[in-house]
Amino acid sequence: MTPDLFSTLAPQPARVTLVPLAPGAVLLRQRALAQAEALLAGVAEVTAVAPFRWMSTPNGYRMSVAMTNCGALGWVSDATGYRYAPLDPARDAPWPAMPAAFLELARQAAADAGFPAFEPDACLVNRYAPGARLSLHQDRNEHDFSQPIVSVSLGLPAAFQFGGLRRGDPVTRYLLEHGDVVVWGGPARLRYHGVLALKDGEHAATGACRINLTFRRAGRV
Ligand code: MD6
Ligand code: FE
Repeated sequence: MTPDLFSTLAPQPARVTLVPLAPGAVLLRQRALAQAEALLAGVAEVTAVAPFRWMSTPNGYRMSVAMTNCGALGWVSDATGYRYAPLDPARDAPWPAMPAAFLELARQAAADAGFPAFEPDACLVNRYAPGARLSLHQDRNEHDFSQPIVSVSLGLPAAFQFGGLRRGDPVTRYLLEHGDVVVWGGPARLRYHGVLALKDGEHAATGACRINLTFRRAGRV
């Protein structure tokens, strides 16, 4: 095999780069690339116990993103509102534990971003099929806004909208790709954000979907 052909076919090591988004928010490109297979194996374990489902919003719409959770608390939405719950309402049982690979990556990425004491108790697992989207929102159901959020993207790329502290503030778009991690906290913790409709495609790791893991400290520290 020629050296050129070899360098084309060999798996490339992750090239982690840090893109500042705002004070308190950073995009760590490819930060989870080396762990992607282990993370997807974790998603398979979690969803074998607590399958993806489409939750309803308080005003009666079915969300286009399929969701499940792992960890002590899970984010749920229904006719009564949004909240964190220790039991999966679909099974009336605790959410599956966070796989070790999830916890380790979340802690390390938070530390890389300047949040060294992050201990997540909730991991929301989102699955986007082509067309699925998440409208502009703030993450504000958590108990303590001094804790950051760590968000991991796997599979198909998605256009992420990152705005300001008011809904009408201008937004910047970032394409989040397989292995990218966004960490935000501090003064960025309550910034509006959303995901535009996923485009059609196929990804070697996930098929025709995008998986997003968002790690939070939802309960009391
Ligand atoms: C997603 N993420 O990327 C949706 N929230 O699929 C979020 O809503 C999110 O990425 C808070 C912090 C980071 C995020
Ligand atoms: Fe969010």
